[in-house]
Amino acid sequence: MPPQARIFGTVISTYTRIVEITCEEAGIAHETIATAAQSHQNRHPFGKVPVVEIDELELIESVAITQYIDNAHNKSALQPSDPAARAICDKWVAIANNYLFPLFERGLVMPWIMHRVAGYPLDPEKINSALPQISRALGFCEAELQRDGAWKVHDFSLADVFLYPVLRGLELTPQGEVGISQCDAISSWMRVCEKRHSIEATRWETES
Ligand SMILES: N[C@@H](CCC(=O)N[C@@H](CS)C(=O)NCC(=O)O)C(=O)O
Repeated sequence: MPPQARIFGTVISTYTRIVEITCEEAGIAHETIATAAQSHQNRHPFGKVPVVEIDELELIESVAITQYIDNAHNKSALQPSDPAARAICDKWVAIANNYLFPLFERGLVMPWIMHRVAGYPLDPEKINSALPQISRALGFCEAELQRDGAWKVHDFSLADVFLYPVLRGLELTPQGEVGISQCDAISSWMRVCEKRHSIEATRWETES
């Protein structure tokens, strides 16, 4: 049977994995077609990945894509039905997208990927200058998770789907690994996520 979803994205991509996890959660057969970001501005006006073909639709933007898949194919199981819980879930998806991802990606994740994959030299000054803000962001997430469970308002929600790859990407850098190891609640939540089939089935090749 041909895959129900065709995901055009880079291989080590946070957002491609977010869509892959959602497909796994919904039990949708999917394939990822390696596509360089910026190479397909005819399909994404800002050159981002992923772009997804599903149900004769072409979708962009991970929030729209994941909500569509969850609503159309998963009985909305990843979105709390209680309005207050839903607002908390949406808030953490927004925090992951608007603050954590850009901070981690620019400060550590991309410099390390470019270094490991393409041999680009690391700029220690640039990395060191990003660390205080990254550390503050991790401290905020850790304190919220310890105080009242933060995004854990639902068994496993889109907040988990977005936050896990964002934090895991950070953890795969040496400085990120140290930072996350100092956050007990985040570390335990990540290790629980890793037991879930959708997370396990979408591991990046670079994960040991
Ligand atoms: N708002 C987009 C963000 C997607 C995004 O930033 N994707 C990254 C890869 S994980 C990308 O395309 N980066 C390439 C670039 O910014 O040039 C979404 O939600 O899908």
